[in-house]
Amino acid sequence: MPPLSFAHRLPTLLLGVLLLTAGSAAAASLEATDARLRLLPGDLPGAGYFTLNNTGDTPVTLTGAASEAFDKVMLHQSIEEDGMANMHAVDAVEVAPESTFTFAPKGHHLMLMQRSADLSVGDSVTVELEFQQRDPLKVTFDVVSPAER
Ligand SMILES: [Cu+2]
Repeated sequence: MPPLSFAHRLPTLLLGVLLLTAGSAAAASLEATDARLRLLPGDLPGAGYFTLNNTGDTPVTLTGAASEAFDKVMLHQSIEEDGMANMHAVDAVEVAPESTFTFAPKGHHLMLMQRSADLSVGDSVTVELEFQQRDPLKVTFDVVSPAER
């Protein structure tokens, strides 16, 4: 009896649709803009900059990043110590509800190390930003020259 079996499956189908809708609504509350990767020559690490916009009503915590073009990606923060520019690793960055956080030169950045793919200025690279509260966010970074901000 096909009609009856379809009726049985209907609640499951509806639930699936509802879950999909909730998932995409959550994804839309977080976006990364102005994403660029400053490429240095040779084996030197690249630096990734972007702005995270959290338009949701709960905080999101960035806990890491990964890219197929680099074996290792870390969260870093540049600091000045005794007049010397230095940097250190950061475990996590929290973005409060309805606010933005900017990764920029002389501040927070992604340190992209051990390049595993050929890259040149003008290319784009996909980086997955990883969060404590939600699925990773895939972001396309423009590869730019180190002379660019
Ligand atoms: Cu760094």
